[in-house]
Amino acid sequence: MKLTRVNSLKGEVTVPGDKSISHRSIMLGSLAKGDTEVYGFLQGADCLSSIDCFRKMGVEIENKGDIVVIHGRGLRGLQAPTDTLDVGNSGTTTRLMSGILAAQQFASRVNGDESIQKRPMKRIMTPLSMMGADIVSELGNDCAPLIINGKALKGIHYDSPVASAQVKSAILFAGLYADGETSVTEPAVSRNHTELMFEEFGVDIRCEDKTVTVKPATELYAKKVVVPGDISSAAYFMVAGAITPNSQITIKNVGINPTRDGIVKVFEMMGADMKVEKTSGDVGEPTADITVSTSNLKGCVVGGDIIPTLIDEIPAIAILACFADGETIIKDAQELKVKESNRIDVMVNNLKAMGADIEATDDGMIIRGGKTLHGAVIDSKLDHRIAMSFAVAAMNAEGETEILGSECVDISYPKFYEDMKMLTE
Ligand code: SPQ
Repeated sequence: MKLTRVNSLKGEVTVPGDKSISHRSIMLGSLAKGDTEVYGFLQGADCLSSIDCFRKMGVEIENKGDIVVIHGRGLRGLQAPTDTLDVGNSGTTTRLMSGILAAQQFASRVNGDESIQKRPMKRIMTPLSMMGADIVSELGNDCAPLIINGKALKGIHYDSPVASAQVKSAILFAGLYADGETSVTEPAVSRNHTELMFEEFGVDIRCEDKTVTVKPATELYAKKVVVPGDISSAAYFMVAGAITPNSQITIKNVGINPTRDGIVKVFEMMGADMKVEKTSGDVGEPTADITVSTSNLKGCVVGGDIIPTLIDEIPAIAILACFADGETIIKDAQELKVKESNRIDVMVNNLKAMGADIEATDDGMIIRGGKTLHGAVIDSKLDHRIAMSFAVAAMNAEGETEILGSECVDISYPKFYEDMKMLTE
């Protein structure tokens, strides 16, 4: 994909459904009694991998486009898969599903693409093993392929060394099947979609400060799920609206759950011209229309407990920082190194190639804004968030930018380029 500067971006866009919530709807819908209807399901490759895995365990899932109907098999109704469960590129499918598989009365093998085979799985293998799970890395490198022999599990308390919703959720899913209460304490609160959806499906769960406790379940009950727009996808339009001259973009119906809205706070800190108008989302998953106009931005420090609430938006925030006056420091974000790519190195190397003043640190990056960006060849490393971030940078750079592997946006936003193009004047 080759991109050049645009003069202005104007209009409204509705981004696809939230990826995290879409995955969880498939998992809880599969384990529930009755039919779960999901509206606004994200038809991205990652969420389709979740559908595929649960179909392989005997769950009938009708994918009618915007509506997905899951004919739940009940908490103990999954069937042994006859084949490897292929998670594709999806870390969320791998880790959350492993928590479920650990407690089944059958064995399974979980594998995915090259990127998945490099992502750390010890972070879930350790707590699940403490619960009595039999989960091993086939190649002995603590990565997928994983072999999971279902076992009877016991409830534990786990002090997680990392603020990760995937670690927390894997333990909570396993906790549904344990012989007693299971609790997880995180160093900072990560996204809480699992907790909110557990409650909706009738699970006995409580959250106090940084600790979540779940009681074993006997049955889960199907629920209608309405998925809000993904704030991680909205981020690219927010950044594009702020840095492109003569622009104003409204992103409709964006999920602004407080465990996900860190980017809104960063926009405020940087002095962006932004309006957030609450709409009528669920109590737990509130929504808003977000309007961002061309802004005079100033650098800021992004670190501490806000990081888990914007972890996936950091590549987009790095682009924003290139267009701000002064220095932006992103710290406490070492988790970026173990995403679909090493997002610290990949952002820094590619932004340097475009002429940005940026340096990598151990736990983030320092960006001195104000340098004019120029076109370059960008290697996305097949990481959807890198490709979308550099598309936004390319539209504000001199000359032509080529994004290698640009089609990887299919993971979370198949129509990204079309939607962006619609806004160009
Ligand atoms: O699913 P995957 O591949 O891990 O996707 C990413 C993304 O950028 O889309 C991370 F690379 O999002 C994660 C996110 O970083 C989705 C997620 C979830 O749905 O629970 C939680 C975050 O990961 P973690 O490791 O912090 O729990």
